Amino acid sequence: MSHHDERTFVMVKPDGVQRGLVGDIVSRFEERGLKLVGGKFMQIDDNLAHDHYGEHEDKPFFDDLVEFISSGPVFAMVWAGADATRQVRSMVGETDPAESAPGTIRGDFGLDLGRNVIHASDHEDEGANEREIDLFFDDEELLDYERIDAAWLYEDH
Ligand code: IDP
Ligand code: MG
Repeated sequence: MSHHDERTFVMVKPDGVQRGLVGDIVSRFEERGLKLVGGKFMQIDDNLAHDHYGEHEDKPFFDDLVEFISSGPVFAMVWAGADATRQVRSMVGETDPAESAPGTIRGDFGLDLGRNVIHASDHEDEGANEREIDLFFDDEELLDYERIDAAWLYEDH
């Protein structure tokens, strides 16, 4: 696997789906040059919600978070590209939309910490991207192909 194929897990949360932001969010990653390798429109059940947010189980907001993430459809995705995990996080913004710069997804579309539109794997948590991909996708749901513009996206292609 080349360094152009680092994979990261991204999910439009129920508020982003309800507010009609799926298309805009997908566009941003496409235009950046990242490659969509998996996508699933789904509703998260209680078990998956607990597994996905397990690292936060001791936090006071955990119950609300689990309830919210399973409260309506989400759009789960896997995006691939050079340095994908860190680049996606920079496009997402800070955890709190109120602290997120304009131009980031949370900075453009959100105001409230508990309604921050999107999830993305933490680039500071080694292996979080692959762990989260495994939680949401089977191997055969992740497609292996090249973007036709790859040679224009990477100098060393
Ligand atoms: P992240 O989504 O930017 O990685 P995390 O710290 O991993 O942020 O927290 C997971 C999610 O939990 C956040 O996206 C947000 O929805 C929620 N959250 C985090 N901190 C708080 C808080 O202090 N109050 C309420 N919800 C929070
Ligand atoms: Mg996180």
